[in-house]
Parts: sequence; C-alpha cells; structure tokens
Amino acid sequence: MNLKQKLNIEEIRRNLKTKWLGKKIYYLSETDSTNNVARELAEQGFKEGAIVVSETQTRGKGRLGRKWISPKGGIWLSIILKPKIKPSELIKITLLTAVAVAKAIKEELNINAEIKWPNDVLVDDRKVCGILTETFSQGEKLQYVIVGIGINANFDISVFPEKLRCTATSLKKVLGREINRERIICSLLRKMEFYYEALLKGRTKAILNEWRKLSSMLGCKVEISSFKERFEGTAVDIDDEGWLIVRLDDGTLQKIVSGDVTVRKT
Ligand code: BT5
Repeated sequence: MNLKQKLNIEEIRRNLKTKWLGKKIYYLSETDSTNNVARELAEQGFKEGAIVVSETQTRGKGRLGRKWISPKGGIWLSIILKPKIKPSELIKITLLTAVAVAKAIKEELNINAEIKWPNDVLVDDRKVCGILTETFSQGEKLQYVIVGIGINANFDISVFPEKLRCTATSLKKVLGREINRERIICSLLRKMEFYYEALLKGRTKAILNEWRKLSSMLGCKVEISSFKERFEGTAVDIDDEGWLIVRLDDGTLQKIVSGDVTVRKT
C-alpha cells in the first residue's frame, strides 16, 4: 500500500467537529477485527467515544458469526459506547448508526444511500455498509457497547467472491473514483454523536422518523429469515422500539425482532 492510500489520522483529528466522539483514535494497519480491539480497550478502561480504525481486518465479523470481508481501502471502524439504556433499546443504537452512515454518504458524496433494517446501508440496492452492535454486560448491568461500522469505500468489488458481487458494492464502484475516507469518517462521527445524544435525551421518535425517511423497504414485499422460520410479507413500518412490522399475506401483523430481510422491489 502506498502512503496516499493510508488513512490520514491527523486530518481526521483536525477536521473532526465532535464534542467527545472520536477524540481518542486507536489506529492500526491490520487487525483481526476492530470490534475485538475495541472490546479489549473498553476492558482496559478506555472511555466512551474512543474509536478503533484499521486499514484491513483479517477476521472481520458480521452478525451471527458471519464473515465480513475487509480489504485495504475500506472504512473498518469501531466505537466504544457506554449508554445508560435498557437492553431492549439497543436496537436503536444500530438504527441511529445506520441513519448517521446513510446521511454522511448522501451529504458528502451526493449519492443516494438507503437503509435496510436492521443493519445495512445500501447504494443502488446493494450493500455498501454493515453494522455490528455487540454488548457486554456484567450480571444485569450493561458495561459497554461496541458499534462496528464497515463501509466499502475505496476498493474494487472484484475482491468479493462472485456471489457477493451481485449483492454488495463499494463507493469507488458507484462513483468511478476513490473517495476521501477521512471526510466520510468525520461526517459520520459527527452525525453519530448527534443522534446518540438524541437517544440519551429520549428523542427516539425523531431518530425513528429520520430512519423512515431513509428506508428503502417500507411498503415493499420482503422475505424474512430468522433462526426458526422464513416467511414473506410487506414491510409496513418500524414501531417505537425500532422493531420491524411486517404484514403477512393473511393480513396479520408480525413484529420482527431479529433476522435477515430480503427486499423484493418488483
Ligand atoms: C454485517 O453483518 O453487516 C455487519 C458487518 C460489520 C462489519 C464491521 S467492520 C468494523 C467492525 N469490525 C468487525 O469485525 N465488524 C465490524 P451481516 O448482516 O451478518 O452481514 C454479513 C454478510 O454480508 C456476510 O455473510 C456476507 O454475505 C456479506 N458480506 C461480507 N463482507 C461484505 C462486505 N464487505 N460488503 C458487503 N457485504 C459483505
């Protein structure tokens, strides 16, 4: 990798307009998973708002033990948070992160980014970002939350296995040029701080409304697959808790608390 391709952490520090988020940046050129490093740092007592960013990950993690492909040129970043919220509210952290990512992409790059419940950001109907929220508790008490954000930024999608090339994309592919990763990171962290503070102040409704505006799936036919079951319906809305509401073909409404969603746009 030449020097130009490396993240300029000084530039991020200079341009970051947050109060507390990202004020401590732990930078690595390679690691297994930034979420794992962030966890170690949280265990060592690193404060809320510290972030870990790596040029590449050798064992990037998706949900449910899935693999996240993390070549050089991407944005692989984890944030330590210590929210005083109920475990049932954690989904809202994933949702507000998706809002922050989608807005940062839209505003900085002038392209359309949409959110797919619960943890994807899409461009041109393909996944450009995934979010992995992991929580660590002691007994009943939530100790900290690690929010992992993976954005396919400056690499060609030829690095993906063939199957993924139909469902995933990169910002470089969409724009036909490399983007300024530092700017995206600064914008994303600023928005993340804003929406996270809104959550702590109880302004959930405003966050969920932003989510609705950015969602590509409400009103669409969806297929839901979870551990136990697989079914089809129409995505109607998210409720006040952030769970997805699906209308089944027999008219009944079902609340989805976890699972994978495939959107059928036709
Ligand atoms: C996610 O899981 O979408 C969460 C991804 C979180 C990645 C970040 S990177 C920084 C931090 N450190 C980590 O170790 N993780 C976080 P899920 O919804 O389960 O999606 C995983 C699935 O997406 C895989 O099974 C593949 O099908 C697909 N996939 C893998 N790599 C991808 C990529 N780079 N872009 C798009 N899709 C990908």
